[in-house]
Amino acid sequence: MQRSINIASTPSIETSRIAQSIGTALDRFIKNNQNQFAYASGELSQLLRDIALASKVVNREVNKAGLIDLMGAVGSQNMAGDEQQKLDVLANIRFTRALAKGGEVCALVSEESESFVDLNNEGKYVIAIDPLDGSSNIDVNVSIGTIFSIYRRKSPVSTPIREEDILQLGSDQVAAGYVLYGSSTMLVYTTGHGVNGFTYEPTLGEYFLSHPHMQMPAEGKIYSINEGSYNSFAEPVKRYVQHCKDQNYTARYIGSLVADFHRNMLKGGIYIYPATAKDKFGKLRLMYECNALAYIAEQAGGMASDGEQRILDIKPGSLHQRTAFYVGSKNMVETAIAYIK
Ligand code: FDP
Repeated sequence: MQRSINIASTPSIETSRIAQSIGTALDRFIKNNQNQFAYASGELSQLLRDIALASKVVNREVNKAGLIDLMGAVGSQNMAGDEQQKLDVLANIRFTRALAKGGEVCALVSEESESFVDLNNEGKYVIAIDPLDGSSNIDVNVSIGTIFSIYRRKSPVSTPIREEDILQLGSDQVAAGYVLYGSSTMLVYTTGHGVNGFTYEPTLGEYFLSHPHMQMPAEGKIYSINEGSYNSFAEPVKRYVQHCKDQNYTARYIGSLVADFHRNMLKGGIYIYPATAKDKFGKLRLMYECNALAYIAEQAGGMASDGEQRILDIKPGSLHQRTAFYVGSKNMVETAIAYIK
């Protein structure tokens, strides 16, 4: 006869790893928090689920990149003028397909496409996405990421998409997030009610809430900037970098925006990509790189600026507009701006 086990009365099992609670799954979390959205009809929730699903597929591909022919360049350049990597293209296909199928997004702006993609549906949302950020790190097994910004379309559904739907202020974002394909895979997002981070559990194929209510420390000791370009920084930027050295800050620069941002978010720090001689307006893209991270930074108590104004207040003039980017711990960004202004 089979005997039943009462877990509550067996402390050794109760406290063992197998009996530990696995936490809140992303799906449940989205559902539980749906009433926080201004227009709680379920579409934004579904859209976040679509992104999560596509990220799992990309995560699978990223993890086997060395095993099958997924590394290296395709032989073409994207809109940013960077050489397209096979995984860049694949990630773009995965996200575009998931969002097109979902039907909640009517238009998509991507690093990989010159103009916006009209998804020909009745979707109420517009998305700007960098499907695979930090692509120069793919071939060397270093962390990479996905960045996304979600907007509500301004023109009525069933009418042609207009410029005002696409070129929206960062402060108009209704949600934003990133996926970090790192030592573990994480999805971090905000819908304007704080920032929450979810870690992917590969054997269960689910994201679980691992970092609730993320807060960026107001002060930090890490500065992240490509100092190889030091000679082409403006004098005030050089002076701020010198200030970081004088303060004995630690320099950490992975060269994957998402990974550098995420580390600074957890530990406290500042990420800077200033204007350089090569990139006179900075290198990073306002619409699908900086806006999302600026929104997340602010929601976590941090700050993001182009050196002169709040990133979220910049009116984009074009899809692939670049900007200088200072993001991270509030006090550090304020100090950097004081040097630069
Ligand atoms: P990448 O060119 O590898 O795609 O957004 C582009 C980006 O990476 C960021 O992820 C990264 O922080 C930055 O560029 C690195 O640029 P540098 O090599 O000029 O430092």
